[in-house]
Amino acid sequence: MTTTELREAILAHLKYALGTDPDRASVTDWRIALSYAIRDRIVDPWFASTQAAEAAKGKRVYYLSMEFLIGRLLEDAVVNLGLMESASAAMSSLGLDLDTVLSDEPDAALGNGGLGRLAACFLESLATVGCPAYGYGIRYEHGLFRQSFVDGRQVESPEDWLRQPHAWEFERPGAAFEIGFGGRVASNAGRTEWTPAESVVAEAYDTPVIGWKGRWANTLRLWSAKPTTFFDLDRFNRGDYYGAAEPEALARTISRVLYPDDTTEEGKRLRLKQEYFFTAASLNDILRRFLSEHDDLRQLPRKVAIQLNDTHPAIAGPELVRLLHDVHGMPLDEAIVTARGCLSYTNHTLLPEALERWSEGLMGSLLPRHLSLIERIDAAHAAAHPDRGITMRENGEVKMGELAFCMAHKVNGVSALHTELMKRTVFSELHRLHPERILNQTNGVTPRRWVLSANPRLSGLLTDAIGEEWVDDLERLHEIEPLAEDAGFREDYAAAKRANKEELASYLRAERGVSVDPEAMFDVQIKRIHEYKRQHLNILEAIALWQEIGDNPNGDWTPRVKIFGGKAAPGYVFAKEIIHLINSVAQVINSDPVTSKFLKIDYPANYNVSLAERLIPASDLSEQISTAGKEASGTGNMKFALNGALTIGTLDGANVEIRELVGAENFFLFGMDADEVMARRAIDGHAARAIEADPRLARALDAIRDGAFSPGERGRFDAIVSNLSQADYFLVSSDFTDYWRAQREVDVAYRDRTAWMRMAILNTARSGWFSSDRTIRSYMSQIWNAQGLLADAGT
Ligand code: DL6
Repeated sequence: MTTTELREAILAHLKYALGTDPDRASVTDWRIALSYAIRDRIVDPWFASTQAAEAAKGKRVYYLSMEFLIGRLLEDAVVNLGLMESASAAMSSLGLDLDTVLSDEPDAALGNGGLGRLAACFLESLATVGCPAYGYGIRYEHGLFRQSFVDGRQVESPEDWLRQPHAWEFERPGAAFEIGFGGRVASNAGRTEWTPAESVVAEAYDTPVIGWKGRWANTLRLWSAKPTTFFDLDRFNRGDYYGAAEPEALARTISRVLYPDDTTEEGKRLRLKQEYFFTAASLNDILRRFLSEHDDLRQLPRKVAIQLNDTHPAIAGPELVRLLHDVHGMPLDEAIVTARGCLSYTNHTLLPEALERWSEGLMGSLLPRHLSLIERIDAAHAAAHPDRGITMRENGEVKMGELAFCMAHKVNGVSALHTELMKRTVFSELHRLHPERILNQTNGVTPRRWVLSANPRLSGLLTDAIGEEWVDDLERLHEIEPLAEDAGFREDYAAAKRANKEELASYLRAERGVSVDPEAMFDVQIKRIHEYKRQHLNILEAIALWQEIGDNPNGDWTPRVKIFGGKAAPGYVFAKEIIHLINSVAQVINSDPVTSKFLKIDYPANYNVSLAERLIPASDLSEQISTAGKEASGTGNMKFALNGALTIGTLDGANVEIRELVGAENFFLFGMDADEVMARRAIDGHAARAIEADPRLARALDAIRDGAFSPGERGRFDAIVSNLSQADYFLVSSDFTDYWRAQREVDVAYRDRTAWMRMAILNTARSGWFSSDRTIRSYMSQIWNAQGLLADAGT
């Protein structure tokens, strides 16, 4: 598409779709007009891909996920269509700067963390390798909350990302299913019939997902909950206006927010409703598509691969059995085997509190037929494995992890270590019975978004050095390895990093009024706030460092800027305390005239994909410091390594594989490994001993306790101090001393810029294996048995 054609298309959309003219148009109008013009370019390849998939009558992949953290879509589409230059020229011919227009797009707030961002990377890679696939999820009106800080404390408010028209989606009123809840189950002429007491309509909204070079496009189909009847006219006419609107308000509640607080019974009910709502709508849609092409439902596993992204869609097992058995008359045993042939399950966490359980009371009242099917499935499994007995129900609860495991033909972990721990811990019994079922699929990230678009300076350098092929064959980055010894390349690489840091520094100055020196090391920890991720270990180290700099302000310190980003779950009180502590420490340290030239801390609020795209290319040091055995994989760790940030980290999740690939000498390792963690935790008083043995740690904790960061409110952070001095389940105190040691090695290493750049280049060169294209190809061959339909990009 030429610049002129694109310009004309933008102007036409501005006029005919938005009803405005260039003199009056706002940046948002221009952005939407550009989005429509770009979207038009996607529709043809999208149709062509759909038709090719229909003609092939092959297997389709269905990725069911509660979250798709897709972020902004315009830049992705422009990049994948190869229209960056035309778009930039067209916008400037209209008097606009493309970056300003791209940054106007709100992030689609349809996810929370790693699992959701992984789903987004997978969608893009599925399209890039030409695998016919659909993502299925919920079109949350408000998604995850918006985070702000008031006096350093997290405050949540509703995200309103749909306030402006969402330019990428197509509403499909014709693709809608009625989804029932509650009611009765009865037998009728040998068939079991479920008559729900209430129902809502799931209506589809489709977003095309275009792969690299625009060669293939798949669909992200998100369900929105609508009432079966819009409003009750009788009640309205009686003057009961609230009552009349009630059915609509209640139905819409289902697709309003991601992860509603589930500490109350009502909250739990809503969560389970959400899970069933999108799973049932998706399965109905999948069966409808299958039956439009084939007659024999026994062939389903040959044509349909359904991936359950964590346990949220685990109700898919009994729902698919219900559809096959109750609705289509397949014998129950055969229905179970057929459903299992289609389903596979990814586990993303070993944390017991995150492995879902639903009370049988709740399940029985919302999904009575499913509960009875779960009992049947459980009984059949117990009969086949008498030494194991009942596995899916315990203490009046249904264990969704066990259900997902038993109803899947493959179960995967997301890094080598995590998969081993799954076998040894949470699923050890089921693994013994089904030793062939668990396999590993180490996560990956899409290079298009996380290198090509996020870091154009580095991308340009890579393309100049080795050609553009690295973009869809990321392992080609190995070819730059020899250039780590090339002084000219190192200088260019350093200049790209420096320019990214300057850009971030200007952003922080403009948006936050924080001034940081791009010469300093940018040390970044961005992820959800959780005790196991140990942001409090990082801030403790900052306190100890500040104290030592204060003792010796004329010392030869390596200047650092520590940057945090991340949200805490609204009901997670301790995580919110950690946020408050970080902000309070930042306030004190940043205003210390003696130390602030060596140490600064910043915590921009409302961390999201777009902020990650700014921070990662500008980072020198990547903090991956979770308690070993707790982080399933991490994907941020991969993005940082690809963008040339060195990792300080534990042997946890995919850190283990990163270190193996980039080389131990290019990674700052510290802390206990997973086995040592378990052993140390069993020692009485481990935290007190660690504090006693390390005066630096004791002094940092004393400062918190004595109110150094809560003037006038001594004891403000006692919950944190006493946790770290007593139970300290996540071994923050016990790992502190070694973390401090590793950080001082980082300081020394950073001062030798030549050596540092060599290490950074080797991180980029050796991280190509972490492309989500590799991960997707591996799922295709090892789990889904699916073929790519692009001649040169298949499995
Ligand atoms: O697999 C994607 C991502 C992993 O990289 C993270 O290590 C893991 O914490 C995350 N898990 C989740 C699910 N829940 N919890 N807690 O987001 O998955």
